[in-house]
Amino acid sequence: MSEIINLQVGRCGNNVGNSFWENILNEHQIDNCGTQLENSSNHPKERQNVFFQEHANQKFMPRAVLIDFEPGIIDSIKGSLLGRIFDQNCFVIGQTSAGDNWAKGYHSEGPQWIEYALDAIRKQIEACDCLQGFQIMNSLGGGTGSGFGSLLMSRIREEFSDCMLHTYSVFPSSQVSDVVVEPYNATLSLRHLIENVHQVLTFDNEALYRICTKTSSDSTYQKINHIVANAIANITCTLRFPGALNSSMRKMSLNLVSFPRLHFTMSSLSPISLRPTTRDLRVPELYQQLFDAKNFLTDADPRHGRVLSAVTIYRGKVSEKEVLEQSLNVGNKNSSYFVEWIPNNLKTSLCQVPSKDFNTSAVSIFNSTAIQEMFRRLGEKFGCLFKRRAFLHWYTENGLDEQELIEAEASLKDLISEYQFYQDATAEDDEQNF
Ligand SMILES: Nc1nc2c(ncn2[C@@H]2O[C@H](COP(=O)(O)OP(=O)(O)OP(=O)(O)O)[C@@H](O)[C@H]2O)c(=O)[nH]1
Ligand SMILES: [Mg+2]
Repeated sequence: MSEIINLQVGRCGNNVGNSFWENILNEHQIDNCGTQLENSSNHPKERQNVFFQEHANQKFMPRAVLIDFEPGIIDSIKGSLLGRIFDQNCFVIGQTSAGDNWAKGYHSEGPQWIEYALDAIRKQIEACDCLQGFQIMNSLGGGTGSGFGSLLMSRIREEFSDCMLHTYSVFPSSQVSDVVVEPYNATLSLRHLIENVHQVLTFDNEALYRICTKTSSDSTYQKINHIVANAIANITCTLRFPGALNSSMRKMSLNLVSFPRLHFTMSSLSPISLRPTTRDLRVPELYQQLFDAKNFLTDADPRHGRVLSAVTIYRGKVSEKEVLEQSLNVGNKNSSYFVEWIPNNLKTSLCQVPSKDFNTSAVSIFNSTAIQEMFRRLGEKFGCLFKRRAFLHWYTENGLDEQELIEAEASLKDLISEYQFYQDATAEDDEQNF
């Protein structure tokens, strides 16, 4: 059995993590106390141990570590219906937040917490047979998820270098948050995400805000997280239920990451609805929505870039014949969005277990050069602040050297150029250019 440990860091990471566990407990038919429901005898259980540890008393416990520098969110999770399901050793809780300051999370406060976090992780590892990797949930705009998250990533890569590391990371939007230094925090994090992580599954509050205000009158984090958690449940379903494609973190990244640094994927979801739909969508409708820019959870228009590789996962009571037809048909109207120099770069899979809210649903994970649009926007905002060294003293007072910001900006610019390079590449290009 190859287990995965979920590390949720900071407020956003814990909120998203909480919704994720609610979703997958329901999908695995386990109640809030960790008991497998009696009517689940036909439910596939072969891979249940990937995300859940089974105890002698037949109770299932999430493989998770919950970390935050301030107690509010984790205390509310502990006090909720879900609170009892977690191992009591899996909480790492401080008393003051990192105050939206990456440097506090990474430099001044983080080091005193890192050993506690690694101890909690080691305890989770003791309960694994053969750990395949970690997935981190965090936001990039604050101080803990982004700063401490970055520190955690580099320590995990050092100590557990054989393991896979994925993150589910929420990019900031000024529509949703009014913290002015978010471009610093996100750019500083990005450098660590480039260097230490195998795959970053991006979510963008800008796109999520737009989706929520379209589908309902407001866009609370609860609603945004509902959509994010649906997407993560769909993305991870191939890791949790039987099937051939993407059956491990390594296989998922092998299909999606064609160049080591270009490992930032974006996802589209169908249906996107905050309530269960009245009508089940069929494969052609699901497929059409997955390629619609409105259904992307990252604010980048897929039509402006080219897809290096992609994976589509259909779920639930969809027709296998239609899935097969659809996968044979891909070379049709969307083919111009795919680079022609990677053959068969759209993989399709079917998971028969439906998602929590829908009888039929689908997710696509794209490694598309269009993601540079989000990075360009971040770079512009970062540049505005950094040109005048605005707010810099808050960071240098907390142990950050200005050079780190210079290097982080250079790293972001390099990433954008690399995406542009592969966007412009054609099958006929001289090999020496690569
Ligand atoms: N999608 C989503 N975004 C969130 C949520 N909570 C906060 N954010 C976003 O995350 C960023 C702020 O990060 P937080 O996660 O609150 O910060 P933190 O990691 O707890 O760090 P500090 O509080 O600064 O110590 C902003 O961009 C917010 O808009 C959430 O529940 N869902
Ligand atoms: Mg916080």
